[in-house]
Amino acid sequence: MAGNRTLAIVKPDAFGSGKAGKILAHIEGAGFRIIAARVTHLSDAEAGEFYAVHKERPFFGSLTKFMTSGPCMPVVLEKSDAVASFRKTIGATDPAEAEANTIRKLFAESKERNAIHASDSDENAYREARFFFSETELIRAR
Ligand code: FUP
Repeated sequence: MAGNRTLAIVKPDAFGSGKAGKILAHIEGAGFRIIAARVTHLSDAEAGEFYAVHKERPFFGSLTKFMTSGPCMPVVLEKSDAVASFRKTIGATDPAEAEANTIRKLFAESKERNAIHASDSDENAYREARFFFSETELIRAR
């Protein structure tokens, strides 16, 4: 059965240019409930750990540099079938290929500076939520 939580990050491009409020409004408008949120500024080590799956990719260095370039906003979202539903809400990785009215089409600058992260599986949603929030915070989040 599909889970009901996913982890999103309003990335430094969007947060730094004052788009966080509009993006969160779009997320709520799409039927998600924000059940945990914080503002943080990732260190090199944290960005490297979060994107460890991409370590061997040519864009890894540039991606971690971007993700550490300013504050970002991780949020835990709740909705039925959250992971798949939120992937639809954000659109394709490259905003040029994203469908109309998706977060990346509306707010992203480029394939790398693409405004928002979303978990790609229930397993990663839990792992990524625990990356930013304690077990207690996630249990209490309602
Ligand atoms: P997504 O799940 O849509 O965020 O995309 P991926 O997991 O494939 O990639 C993670 C992040 O790496 C993207 F959000 C942006 C960055 N990336 C690049 O900068 N260049 C690429 O060619 C692919 C991904």
